[in-house]
Amino acid sequence: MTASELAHLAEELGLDVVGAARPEPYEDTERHIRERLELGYFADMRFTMARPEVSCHPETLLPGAKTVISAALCYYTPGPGPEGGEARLARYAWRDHYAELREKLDALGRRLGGSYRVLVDANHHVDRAGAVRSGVGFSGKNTMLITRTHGSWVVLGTLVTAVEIEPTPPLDLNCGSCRLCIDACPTDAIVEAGVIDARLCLAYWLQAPHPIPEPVRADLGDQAYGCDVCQDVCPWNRGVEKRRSGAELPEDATPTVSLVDWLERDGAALVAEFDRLYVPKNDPRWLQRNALIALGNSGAAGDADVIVRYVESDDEILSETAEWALAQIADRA
Ligand code: B12
Ligand code: SF4
Ligand code: SF4
Repeated sequence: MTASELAHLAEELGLDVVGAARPEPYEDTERHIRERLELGYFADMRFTMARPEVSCHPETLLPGAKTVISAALCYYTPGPGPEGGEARLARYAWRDHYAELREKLDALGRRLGGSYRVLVDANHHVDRAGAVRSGVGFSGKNTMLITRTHGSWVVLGTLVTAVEIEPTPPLDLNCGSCRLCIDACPTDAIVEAGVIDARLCLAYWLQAPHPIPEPVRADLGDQAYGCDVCQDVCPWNRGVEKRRSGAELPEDATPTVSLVDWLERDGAALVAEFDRLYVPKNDPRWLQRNALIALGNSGAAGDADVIVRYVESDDEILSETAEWALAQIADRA
């Protein structure tokens, strides 16, 4: 199959950018992962770092693999910011874009025929490495995969197939002298161009199964999950923001959440409703911890009642975070 036939098929299925590469090891990425594991930059995350000998070796993912297809799906739509008592979610978490991408890649696999395997945000494959190799985008200083047409507002997925497809070359693009994301990151987590220390990254802390260190809490502001700061400032995202400025917010999208609701709701129901968010062991405590911090940063005296209930919690992390939140609200009052 030629590259243009693949592009045509992908367009029919609603994929925004697509590319193809041979299933060969991502040697640089494997080296980067091993170096950063040594330096502690991945904190205690497992994901693709647990077994780089698999996640950087697409040739092991399917017997008879001939091609690794990478695809990007743009998720940018305008949406309102939080009002009183609310917090924001990162844009990729407004809806389950991974599920949508998985379905589209599955449909692509069926249309191509032969055996195939779909991987989206899976521990077995470093999605950005495949996307860089097949020219879906280039690697930015904020480590995001940046596409030419949709900036970095894309989720990425991978289809390993036994069908042979003409490879598409990597893009000859880079950030040039820009360093807006490095300067804008609230916690200086981009420790050098193209390198993140997750121990400083807000997106990491909001999904980590630990108490969030006090100095990080103020930087979280009214963010309940994920962080978009290093993408909000990126000039490569301006075009897509303009083009989609009039787009409708999908009905099932939740750009903001009610913090009181997160704190009052039954924990199991909360993680079930937000199952698109990665929450270690599906333990609602981590979402409740995030809500307490956001309320501490943005709430008013009237929010104290719901927080007091957590001060009395048997869970040490929640009760300490709740005390901290009450102190923040009292200080502001
Ligand atoms: C672990 C993980 C995280 C961790 C660590 C992120 C990281 N930078 O590695 C945390 C929790 C912090 C995280 C956060 C986010 N994530 Co995440 N995450 C992953 C996951 C599961 C694995 C990533 C991985 O393997 N990293 C390994 C390291 C080695 O990769 P890297 O940092 O990209 O390293 C490259 C650069 O350093 C580059 N490089 C090296 N030297 C230099 C020098 C220069 C000058 C440059 C420019 C580059 C460069 O080479 C390295 C690769 O060889 C993937 C899903 C998957 N299965 O792939 C999603 C994924 C990367 N995440 C994604 C998203 C959407 C996010 C968030 C935007 C979510 C949010 N809004 O909060 C943030 C963005 C933070 C950021 N700026 O990266 C998307 C990214 C889409 C895209 N356009 O790139 C992915 C691909 C999920 C998906 N399938 O769509 N994530
Ligand atoms: S996601 Fe937020 S905290 Fe993490 S590197 Fe980007 S701006 Fe910094
Ligand atoms: S903000 Fe500038 S340096 Fe950062 S990723 Fe975008 S273009 Fe590259």
